[in-house]
Order: sequence, then structure tokens, then C-alpha cells
Amino acid sequence: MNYTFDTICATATPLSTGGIGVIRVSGENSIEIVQKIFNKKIVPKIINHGWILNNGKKIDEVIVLPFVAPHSYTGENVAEIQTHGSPVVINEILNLILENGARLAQRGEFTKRAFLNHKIDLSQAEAVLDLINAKTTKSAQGAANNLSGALKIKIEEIKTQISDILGRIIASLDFPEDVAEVSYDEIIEKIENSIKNIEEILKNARIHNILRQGVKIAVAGRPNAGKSSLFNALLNIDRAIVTEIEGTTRDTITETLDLNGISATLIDTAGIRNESADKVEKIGIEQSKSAIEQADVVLCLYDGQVGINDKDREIFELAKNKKHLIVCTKCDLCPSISQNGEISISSVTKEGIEELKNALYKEIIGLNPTENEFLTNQRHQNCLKLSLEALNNALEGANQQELQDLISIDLKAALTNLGEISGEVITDNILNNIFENFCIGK
Ligand SMILES: Nc1nc2c(ncn2[C@@H]2O[C@H](COP(=O)(O)OP(=O)(O)O)[C@@H](O)[C@H]2O)c(=O)[nH]1
Ligand SMILES: [Mg+2]
Repeated sequence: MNYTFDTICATATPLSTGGIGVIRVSGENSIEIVQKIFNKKIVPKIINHGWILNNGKKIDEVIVLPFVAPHSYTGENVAEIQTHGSPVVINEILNLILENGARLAQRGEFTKRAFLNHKIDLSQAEAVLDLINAKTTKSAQGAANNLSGALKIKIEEIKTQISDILGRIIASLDFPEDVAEVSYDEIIEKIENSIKNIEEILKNARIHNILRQGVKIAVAGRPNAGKSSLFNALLNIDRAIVTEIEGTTRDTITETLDLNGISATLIDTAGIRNESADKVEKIGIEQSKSAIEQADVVLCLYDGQVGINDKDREIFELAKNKKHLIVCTKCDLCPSISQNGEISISSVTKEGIEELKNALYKEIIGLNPTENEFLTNQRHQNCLKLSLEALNNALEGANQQELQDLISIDLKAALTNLGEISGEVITDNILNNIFENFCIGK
């Protein structure tokens, strides 16, 4: 692939008022270009303090950090300018840099160059994006691990296992006189081992998808069951939504909470006012229906003072095809009601709220996440699954003592698919897809 590395620039900080603004310039001429608008000689490897000038007019007092290739984020010459955090100043300096020969960077172009210049592999480039977008500490941690190369190292390990056996098969086929045929037992053992390793990474894929994307939790139940009160108790805020504002047209309200590392969006139904009791029940069911439809997990609430009746069952029925928990509310008013291991809570005394959070976590994740430091995204998972498929074909062939020539074809396919994760085997299309999700300036 041919890439032209002209000089690009962008603001690395949001274009809004702040303490400082950072402008990044990368490419062969980056330092020269910045030199043209800086009032002192830029010395590499030190912090350069001075003024940005426009035709002799002082624009801002700044710090210029020059990085000489290959010792920079992108692997190219880079000049970073720290300005005062004014959008007007940042824009003016950016325009000066553009006038002097740079062009505006595309989304993710700095990180893309870091990848193309072999500073990082593709899984690390994606980790940069994941880290920026992480919603909880846990997903940030996973991204940071990948950034430091955890996934890359693991994939390399599996690739080495496969390459070893593939290399020996090919050698014995090419030089039958000198190299002994590899035994089928050994081929089977090595393939099984690689399969096990890939399955291990994929095992937590669902959990990682949840960590990455978050979950939606509906709070469903009859009017007065205590939904809004629980919503507030879970969020730990005192927002006056227990009684809804009259005339509101939205039928659901959402807020996000960090549920032991999962980004969970809670969905509550809006309050109903000025309606007859019958109509209130009917609207309540409709609203619960709409909240449940949007959710991945449903909390089915009933008023502990009343117990479960047919109207509750009607609502619970709506959630039967989703993950759900039955929750008995207002337990401060009726401590003895809890039945069948259901969770009893009180939004007033906060009794049972922590238990509910733990139960929710378990319900969402299915089991406690094993210590698996590899955060995989959909693209990695697809590559891993394709590789697994090829390995399973190879294993079947080996079990049937097929010609080793044929087995080697599947092993090569398995390697190619793994190579896509790190970006060894990569097309422009895949690259563009990945970097389009970045922000400008990263
Ligand atoms: N004592 C007590 N009252 C509660 C509790 N949860 C809700 N309530 C009361 O029950 C009524 C209905 O609660 P609300 O959360 O608005 O129910 P929603 O219609 O399901 O949203 C309100 O008067 C709340 O103050 C609780 O845990 N303990
Ligand atoms: Mg309510």
C-alpha cells in the first residue's frame, strides 16, 4: 500500500474555552511550518516558550514541543503547540499553520499514521478510541491494557503456535527426504491448544460488548408500585420525578449509572396525572410496554403492601422474554412480605438496594467475569471466529488423517485471520472504517 505523508494539523483539545488548547502538527515539514510562525528558534527535545506571530502581530504566548521522527506519537516529525484555551486563538493559529503548507487532519489520522509507521498495531490503535470513549472505569481499564499491547501479545503467542506446526508440515512436504513427517497426534495436540486459547479470549466477548456498549434497564410495574422512587434510589439522586410534571409528553425518562463498571441506562415510565383509576392502569401498562421494549433487562416491581395481583402479572408477562428480576417494593412498610427469594427493597430506607445492584450485575453478565485482560471488539471477535472455524476444519482433517497439504491450507487461513487483528493483513477499507470513528486531532 502506498501512503503519502504530507503534513497535517488539528486541534487535539475540544474547540471550546479551557485552560489550554493543544494543536498538533505532524509530517515531515511540521516543525519547519511552526517555525515560520514562532518568534524564536525551535530547539528539538526541549520545551520552547515564545509567541506565535502573524505578520509580526502577537497572537498568543505558547509552548512548542517538537518531537523528531521517529520519536513521536505518529512516528513522524511532530510539533505540538500549547496555546491558551480560547477557540478564537486556536482557530487563528490553525489557520496560520494551514496557510504555511499543512492541511487539516482527517478523523483519527494521527493514530492511523502511528499504525502505518509501525508505532502501534491495529488493536492498540482501536484501544486509543476505546479509551477515549470509555464510559466506565472498567472499560477504560480494558482499553488501557490493549493499548499496552495485551491483546497483541496474546495473538502473537497463538500465531507462533500455529506457524510452528505449519512450518514443519510445509518443510516435511517440501523436503520429504530431510524432514520427517509431522505426526497427526502432534498436529492435533497443537491445533487443540490454539483452539483452546482462542476460545478463552472469546469467552468474555459478550461481557466486553456489554462493557463497551452498556445496557438498558427498564423499571416496570403498575402505577404507584414505586418505580420512580427506586429509579432515584439507584441513581442516588434527589431528582423530583416521583411526582411527574404535569403535561409531559415523554413516556419514559432515562438516566445512566455505573453499575459495578457497567454503564447502565435506567428507563423509568413517566407519571400519570388527572386520569381515572382505570385509565391510569391502562396508560401504566402501555408505558411499561414501551420501557420494556427498549430494555435489555427489566426490573418488575410490585407494591409489597398489596402483593402480586393480576394487573402486576399482566405487566410481568411483557418482560418474560427478557432478562428480568421481580422486585418487592416498600419493604419498610411490610417487612415480612418477601417470598420466593425475590429481592425486597425500600427506596426510603435504602434496604436491599445494594443487593438489587449485585443481582442486576449477575443477571446482566450471567456470571462473574473471569480475569481476562483482553478487551475485544466486534472486529476482533469476527477475526477470532473465522480463525477458529479454520482451525476446527484443520482439526477435523487431522483427525481423519487427511493429506497434510490440505490441513496446511486451513492453518494458513487461521493465521491470516489472526493477522487481521494486529493489522498485518489489512485493506484500506478496514482501515478507513476503524479510523472514521475517531475524533479529529487524535
Ligand atoms: N414507605 C415507602 N414508600 C414508598 C417507597 N417507594 C415508593 N413509595 C411511595 O409510593 C408512592 C408511589 O411511588 P412512585 O415511586 O411515584 O411510584 P411509581 O408510580 O411506580 O413511579 C409515593 O408516594 C412514594 O413516596 C418505599 O420504598 N417506601
Ligand atoms: Mg413514576
